[in-house]
Amino acid sequence: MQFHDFSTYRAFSRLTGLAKNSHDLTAVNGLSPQRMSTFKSSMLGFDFLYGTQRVNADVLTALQELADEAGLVETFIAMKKGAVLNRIEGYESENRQVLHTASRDVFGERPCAPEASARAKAELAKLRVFLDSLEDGRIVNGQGEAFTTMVQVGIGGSDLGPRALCLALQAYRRPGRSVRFIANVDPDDAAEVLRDLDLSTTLFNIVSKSGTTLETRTNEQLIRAALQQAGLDPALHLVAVTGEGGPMDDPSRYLTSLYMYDYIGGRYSATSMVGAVALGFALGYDAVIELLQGAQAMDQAAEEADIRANIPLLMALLGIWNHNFLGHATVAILPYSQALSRFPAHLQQCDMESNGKSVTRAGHLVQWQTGPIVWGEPGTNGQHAFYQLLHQGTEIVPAEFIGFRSSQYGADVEVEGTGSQQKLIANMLAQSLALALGRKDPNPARTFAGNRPSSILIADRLTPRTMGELLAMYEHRIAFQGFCWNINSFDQEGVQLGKVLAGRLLHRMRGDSETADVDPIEETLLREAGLL
Ligand code: G6Q
Repeated sequence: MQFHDFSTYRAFSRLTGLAKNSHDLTAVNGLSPQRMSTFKSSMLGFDFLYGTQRVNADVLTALQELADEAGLVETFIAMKKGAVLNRIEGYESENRQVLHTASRDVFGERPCAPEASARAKAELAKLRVFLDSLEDGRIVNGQGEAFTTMVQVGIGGSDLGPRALCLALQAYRRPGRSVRFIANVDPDDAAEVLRDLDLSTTLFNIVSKSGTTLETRTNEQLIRAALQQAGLDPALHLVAVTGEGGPMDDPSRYLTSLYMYDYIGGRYSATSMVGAVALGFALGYDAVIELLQGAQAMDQAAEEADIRANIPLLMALLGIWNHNFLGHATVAILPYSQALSRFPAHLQQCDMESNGKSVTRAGHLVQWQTGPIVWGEPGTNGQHAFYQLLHQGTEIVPAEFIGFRSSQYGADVEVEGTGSQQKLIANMLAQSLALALGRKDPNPARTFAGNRPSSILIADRLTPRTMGELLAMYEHRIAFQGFCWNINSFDQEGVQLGKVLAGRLLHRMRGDSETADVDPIEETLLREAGLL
């Protein structure tokens, strides 16, 4: 596979030219009914409406050319087959395959990466036995009672995706089962979760791919101590999800151990055992399978080369248009679904840790913008908070709305002739129109400039299957962008330096490095902060 620099593509020059006179949504017919119907793509359970993006037919043609020239779909297919894409040419790097898609390529006869899929199947089989044993009483606590709560302990990729999924799908929770999370090394995080728990009926799912993460190791110790203090045997209450053969792979210390593999990056691991255990505990094994089926269907559908028929690819390219050619620095993910309240946080990690890079896959400094700042909160709550800036601020923020035609619980109330779900979704559509069209007013403070880009992703209902589709859709959007920018979206070197410095400060705080190599700046910082 040959990778080229983003700025060398013919389509790059074409798009640079087109951006000088880009589509104005506030012009006469800038947002026509015909445009609204034409600029729509459908894929699996989702419709994607992008008439409110600042694109026209020429821009879409150039974006298609960009996708073709950069070989985005070819690279995606190679990724699924196990190409070693997590590397920087000529430098030390993780040098790994990128096979999160294998964690759900477990249904067909001919998986793309057979070995990785066989491992995923084996772990799913172990999970099923574990969940069945909790169900039929083969696994119970010391008093013979069933476990009712699971606390997942992990951070970063071992927290955000699983937490977002569990919250998104808690409407389908089995009666009497609940899941909580502890991530931060802040002792108050654990204290708050533990204070109301009946430890005797609680399982702790310790999730760490490396088995070495400071926060998770510390919280595991805290939990072991709490269990011992309550007279409970930690080995009967702790489950491990970790790398096989790693420092946490010690079956004698855990009720059961499940594995994940180094070719699945933390932020892409929600469909591996990292997310499946808590989800399976809360919802049951069948729901895990439905989620995986949804993700796998999206993995397959995302091989489509026509950008109008491939939503993740189209989203990636529209994002590039907004970021690189129209110059918008951030993107807001705005789900009109309370269940998706942590999904923007998950995407923030997935996107910013993947595409927040400054060197190409050849180790050269990039000469173009890479990943945008990603943020977001659920609507309508956001409307009463930061939407003021979206409508009238000086920073233009492309918005990605996500919504569902029906609610999860189906419980609704009619007030003034409409239900709450209708109100919710009407608000989402209204925001998209308001951003695009704006409003003229003699009062400048009441003027809305409009011409602010957004798109709408809508499905019937948020179910395990649609959640799987949505998760994979965004994973692929992020990967397609990284391929286009010619960066390695699968390493995270940028998180290392802070960890090293924190380690040095902790040494000093422990008082065990009163030696010559104490850095005067670190020393002063600790003193000035009142910590020495
Ligand atoms: C994600 C990152 C990072 C990782 C955490 C937890 O892609 O690699 O967020 O998930 O640092 O790592 P462990 O699972 O190894 O504890």
